[in-house]
Amino acid sequence: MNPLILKIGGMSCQHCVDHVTKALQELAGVTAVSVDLSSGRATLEIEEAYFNMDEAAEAISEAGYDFLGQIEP
Ligand SMILES: [Cu+2]
Repeated sequence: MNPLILKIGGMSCQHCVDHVTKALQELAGVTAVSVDLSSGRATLEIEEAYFNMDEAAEAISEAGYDFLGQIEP
């Protein structure tokens, strides 16, 4: 399965990365999360049957960051 790449705005330090990583890890269907501060991207491995993009967007904004959409690989 291809990884899912999300663009996230508002991250400025490693604490932000940890915060976003934790928020995404708690979502249904997410099996792995890798967040890159410099590019503002989160790379997720997901189980499509359980993953919901709206939930991911909501988790990101609830954590205090901006969901800027999915990046097509
Ligand atoms: Cu920060």
